[in-house]
Amino acid sequence: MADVLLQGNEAVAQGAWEAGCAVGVGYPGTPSTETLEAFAKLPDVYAEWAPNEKVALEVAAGVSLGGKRSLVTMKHVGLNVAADPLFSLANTGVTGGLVLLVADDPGIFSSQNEQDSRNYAAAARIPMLEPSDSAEARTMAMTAFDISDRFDIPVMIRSSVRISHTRTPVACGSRVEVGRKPYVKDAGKWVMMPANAQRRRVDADTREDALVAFAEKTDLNRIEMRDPSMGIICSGADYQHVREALPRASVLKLGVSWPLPPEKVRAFSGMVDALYVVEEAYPYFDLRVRAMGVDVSLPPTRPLPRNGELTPGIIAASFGIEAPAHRTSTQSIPARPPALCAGCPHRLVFAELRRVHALVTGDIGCYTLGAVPPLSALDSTVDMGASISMAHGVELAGGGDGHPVVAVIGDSTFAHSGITSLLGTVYNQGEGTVIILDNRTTAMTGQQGNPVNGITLQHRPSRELDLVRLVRALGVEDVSTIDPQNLKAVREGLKAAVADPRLSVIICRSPCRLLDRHREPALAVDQEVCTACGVCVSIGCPALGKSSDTGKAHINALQCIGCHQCAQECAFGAIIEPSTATEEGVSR
Ligand SMILES: Cc1ncc(C[n+]2csc(CCOP(=O)(O)OP(=O)(O)O)c2C)c(N)n1
Repeated sequence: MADVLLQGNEAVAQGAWEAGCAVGVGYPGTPSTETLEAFAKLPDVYAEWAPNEKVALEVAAGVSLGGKRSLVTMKHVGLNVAADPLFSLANTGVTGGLVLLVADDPGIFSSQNEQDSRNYAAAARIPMLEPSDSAEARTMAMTAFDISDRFDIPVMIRSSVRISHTRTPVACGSRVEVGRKPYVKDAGKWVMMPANAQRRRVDADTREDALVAFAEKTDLNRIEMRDPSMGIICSGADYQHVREALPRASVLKLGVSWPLPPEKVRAFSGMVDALYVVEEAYPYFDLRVRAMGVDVSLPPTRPLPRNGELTPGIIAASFGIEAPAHRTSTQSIPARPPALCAGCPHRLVFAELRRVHALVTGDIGCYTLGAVPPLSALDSTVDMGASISMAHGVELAGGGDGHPVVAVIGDSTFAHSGITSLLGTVYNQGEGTVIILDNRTTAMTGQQGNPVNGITLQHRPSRELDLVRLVRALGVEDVSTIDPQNLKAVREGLKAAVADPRLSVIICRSPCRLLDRHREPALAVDQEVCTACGVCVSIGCPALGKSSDTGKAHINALQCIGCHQCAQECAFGAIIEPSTATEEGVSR
């Protein structure tokens, strides 16, 4: 079969499919999202989005208990959410093979933090494979299922932005049909009460020994001897960067990042004059290789950075070598600060929160952009679901010093982990206002369906969550639904909610404007009427700007989608439909 260009994410999906994986389940998160989306399109598989990563891993555990192979996908922070079942599954092991794709974000391009999932593999003692391109992503997905079956353990595949999103050639194969393993009741394996868990814990030691023996032998860990004066230990995307920056260096490429092969590491160290570790962010191999009693040298010119993504240029500079020419750009690119899209239904909510000087505990989603100027309306964003629990905590600390306390959370995030936070606030008689921004999608990660809108990954029948009934059932008496594109409704709804200290929930429901990409004719500014007060510009629409000489507003007709948010903000009626504008007075 001819090679095809696949992203690393798509290649993991392809490999899982070829390995006979029957069920895929995950929660979206950059850079992992395309893995499950690609898997869902392959024939003869079932795939679903779970409300969060913990649920996803537990569903996969059930598939495994039921005797079939499953693939779970998430981003690195999702692994924190799934950590509870992860650590226990290292004890239970599997019945049907279970593979977990976790995609890291070194450099924090689209996350709330930088984490290295290899530390989870080591802490949970779950084998981890690290592909360096899409072809390896495919074969490692297949190998991961074999290891899972053979060693009775879930297996993780760690990717990172460059591997997940880079397209490289892959030779795809056909699917192997793996039959369902018959059901056998085995409480000693699957019921993790202390007596059973203690026995399985001892088995985990024996398994670790067997996995180390595997890591020593497998050609996933390979020594590439070139110039013996310099030996580099690396994995994943760093392997490609090392090959580009230091093409003559000898390399120990670790495809298995847990457990490590101490004999192979020592052998490699004996074959080279100086041994280096090249890895992104916080040391992982470095600490473990040193703990084996092997000397690790520091790069001769300067240490590698302790955070962020590596590039061939950074590696070359550390080793005192001129950076590969095509990596240095002399062109400066204009800054393009992130902003809510034109017509985004979140915008007016943040403009009004700023107006009432609220202390706003935010959450994770497109609406995190409510934190950036000119809206600057958020006080915190920590992790998914934290908005509501943190608002409760602020109240416990004495409130917002005169500022009303408001939690803001998106629909997908509310389903992910906001429900339990709200339950905690109700249970403990908390106060304040919660705004659920229901834009009918998980917009930030590329518009996945979620339980609030009832759209499923493979477009199977589902049911939309009735948010009002759910919130009432949790015990909130004051629940209202408003259209966030209507400024008056947002203003009055918020005013009433913050005036009353009792807990209230406002559901702001209006679809993300990118869902159907519908646009109305662009609006225009009547320059005769505009007073240059700047109110319209302060809502931060990318289609609106201010003239540098007159200070008056103008609209970029290419970006404006005619949502009328700015027109509602203008007290002078200067923002108008183009058809009502006079030729000379109008500036777009
Ligand atoms: C634990 C965790 N899982 C996944 C993500 C990736 N992620 C960022 S925001 C988001 C959901 C956003 O959807 P929603 O709350 O509906 O807000 P919207 O973007 O639609 O405004 C997800 C899944 C994350 N940051 N953290």
